[in-house]
Amino acid sequence: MSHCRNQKVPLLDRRTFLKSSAAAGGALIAGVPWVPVHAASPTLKVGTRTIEVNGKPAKVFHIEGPGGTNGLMAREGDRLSGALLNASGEPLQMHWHGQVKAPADQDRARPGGGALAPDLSDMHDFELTPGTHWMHSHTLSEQRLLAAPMVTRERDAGDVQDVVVMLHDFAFRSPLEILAELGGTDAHGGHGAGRGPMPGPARRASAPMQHGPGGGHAMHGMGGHMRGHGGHMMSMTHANDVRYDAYLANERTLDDPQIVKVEKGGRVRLRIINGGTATAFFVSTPGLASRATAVDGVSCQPVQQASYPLAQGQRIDLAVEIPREGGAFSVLAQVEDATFLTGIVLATPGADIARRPAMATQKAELLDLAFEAVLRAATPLPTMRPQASFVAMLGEEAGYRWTINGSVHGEHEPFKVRQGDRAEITFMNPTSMMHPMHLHGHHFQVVGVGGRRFSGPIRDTVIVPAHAPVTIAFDAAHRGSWFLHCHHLYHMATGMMTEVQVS
Ligand SMILES: [Cu+2]
Repeated sequence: MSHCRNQKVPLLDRRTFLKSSAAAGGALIAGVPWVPVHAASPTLKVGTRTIEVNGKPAKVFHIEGPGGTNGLMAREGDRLSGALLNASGEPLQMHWHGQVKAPADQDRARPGGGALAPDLSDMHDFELTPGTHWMHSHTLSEQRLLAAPMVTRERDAGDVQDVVVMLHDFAFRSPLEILAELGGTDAHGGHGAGRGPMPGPARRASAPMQHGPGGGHAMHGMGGHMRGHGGHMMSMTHANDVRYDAYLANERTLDDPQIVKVEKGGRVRLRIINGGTATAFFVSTPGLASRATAVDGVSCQPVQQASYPLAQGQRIDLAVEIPREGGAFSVLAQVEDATFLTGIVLATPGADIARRPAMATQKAELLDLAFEAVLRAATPLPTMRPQASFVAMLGEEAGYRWTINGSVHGEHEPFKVRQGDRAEITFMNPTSMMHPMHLHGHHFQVVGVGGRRFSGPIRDTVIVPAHAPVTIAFDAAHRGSWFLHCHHLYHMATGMMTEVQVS
């Protein structure tokens, strides 16, 4: 049976529908084939809801899982088996970020994958990939919080409390307004349906400088980030080119944070997901020692640091132990190259929870490769010579056009790999910004940073800072055409996407 077909699901009560479907046991219902669903199977519904941000109502998207959960919490061995209902009112192109066991034809975010029309469902059936992963739309609607955790607890996770923290950058303006401010044009007609790119007007040079929260990107280079480029040209390295109204952790600001109950002396596994579209963070647990035990849902050798970089699309698992005397402990995320903070609070029963300012006293650095360079995979790839090696030259053109090897998506030349081959891709970045590069359908190992080879972490999204080459290696295990793109939403929307074809 093929999956991911457009299927009309009546907008009845979802449970009644599932029950009747399950009872039918794979028979035809209303003339359409149905993948059997058992009672415990997760099924997802994308809708909208209103949250409050800075005291004002904001209509955002929401992905409801079984039993009303935000997204999906599963156990190793579980499958996503059932319907994804698009009740969002807009075309939907969902991406299962980090789900390397999802076949190519079950991910709408693929070349020619199209969009799921409103009120229709896609049928899915694939084994969930253990670890901290997530789902999000692959179009501008991601900015309106069309994203949710997709966490599958590992069999060996042990006796720990899982606490999922999803970060977002939030604006009351629409993503199209933001794109226009940046001077860019959506290359994908709003929903990534595969239309060709359109050149954007070269408005960037004349755009007014932004001075709100996160704005003023031209100023960000003033902190000593000027670096030599090409021996003669100097380019200003900057971050935060979008001005946001708030930074959210589990949909709340630090003025009114989520309080998660924990036990005195308890062990907690923080599963932190950067669902921000144009913002990278540093995460930290002040007052609590933490160890990074997984990146992008894949185990690494534990590393203890005071703070950890987390780019758009990336995840980090931090192990912490709550002191026996208890207390309240913040889990913070600070915007790179800025003072904005967001986060949640872990608190034992009866603990005093002090208010924390939503601004740090000092600006964070820009993300760099220092953390990457000390990370080691728990289970690295076997060493072997690659059958295919590619260079992905990241580029920046007037009019907010972001390119790979000189092309925007739609004009791109795919990287072609045979199934089973080891492939390597070296990212070169002469642009003014860091790019978190994400490959669909595969985990990869980071094997080179700053021109130095090493056996680094296994992950699915890697930061490529300005003027620092990064090399990844992966075994092309899964047949199909897989997007390879920058996880800065507005870079992707304006062209920074290509594909890896595995045949
Ligand atoms: Cu980018």
